[in-house]
Amino acid sequence: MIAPHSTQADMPAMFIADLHLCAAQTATTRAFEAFMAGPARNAGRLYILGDLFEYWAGDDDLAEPYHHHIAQQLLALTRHGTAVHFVAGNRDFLIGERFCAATGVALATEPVHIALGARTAVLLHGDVLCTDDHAYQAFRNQVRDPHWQTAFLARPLAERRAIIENVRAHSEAGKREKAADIMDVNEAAVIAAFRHAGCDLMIHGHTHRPATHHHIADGAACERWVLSDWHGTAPYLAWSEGVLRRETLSP
Ligand code: LP5
Ligand code: MN
Repeated sequence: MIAPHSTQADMPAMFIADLHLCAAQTATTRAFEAFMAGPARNAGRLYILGDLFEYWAGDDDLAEPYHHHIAQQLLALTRHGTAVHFVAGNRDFLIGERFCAATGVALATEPVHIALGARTAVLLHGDVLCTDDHAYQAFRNQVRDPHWQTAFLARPLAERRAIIENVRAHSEAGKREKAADIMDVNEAAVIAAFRHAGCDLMIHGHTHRPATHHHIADGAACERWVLSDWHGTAPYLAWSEGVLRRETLSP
């Protein structure tokens, strides 16, 4: 059982991102299962900050056995009593209401503001901060458009999967050509995000460059915690009793 807490703000929280779950990644899948059955049960709330899946072609893909298995793991966790919140990544922004109904997970639209004790944290996937990657931002604007998504989701699942495989090949080839620094966050975008959020703590993933950064935004000292991607272990960020710490579960 999860220990009772006087307020939601005091409830222990955990943060994960960039698991890139798929059937081929068996060690990462085992790490996810162990995390769901272990540490995640001790968090009152779990925030998944995008790219849970290698990619998500639409909620009709829930019937696929691997996706069904992952959904069952999430359902077991939410039934246990952990509140699970999902912020979309650039690979799984097509997760929708059917996925939520099947898992008990709540969809949250970034930027998400949460209370951690007396502090406020802003949560993002992180791709929106990579403003120097102009080709990616143009792609993002197109595929995040609701009309575009409605038209895309109207295509047969097999056709969507084939299109996504094509985009993935373009993306992987493009990343080999791009300078490493344009695939990291832009400092001015980070400062603007702090200003917009009105808080001094940010948590995000996407860049696969886990680190804790210190910024000055409008004269105020701010912290930015970048989550790790997963490769056969379960790295996560845990908050309880006023302290944020990095942990890794190695099954
Ligand atoms: O994910 P990551 O970290 O490896 O790379 C991202 C950016 N790439 C992407 C693409 C995704 O990885 C794969 C697609 C996910 C499926 C989404 C669901 C439905 C979408 C359907 C689309 C039609 O997000 C990468 C960034 C990198 O992060 C670092 O920030 O650089 O961005 C790109 O590589 C995008 C390219 O720069 C521009 C996109 C070109 C698309 C060309 C499509 C041509 C084929 C179309 C066929 C119909
Ligand atoms: Mn990402």
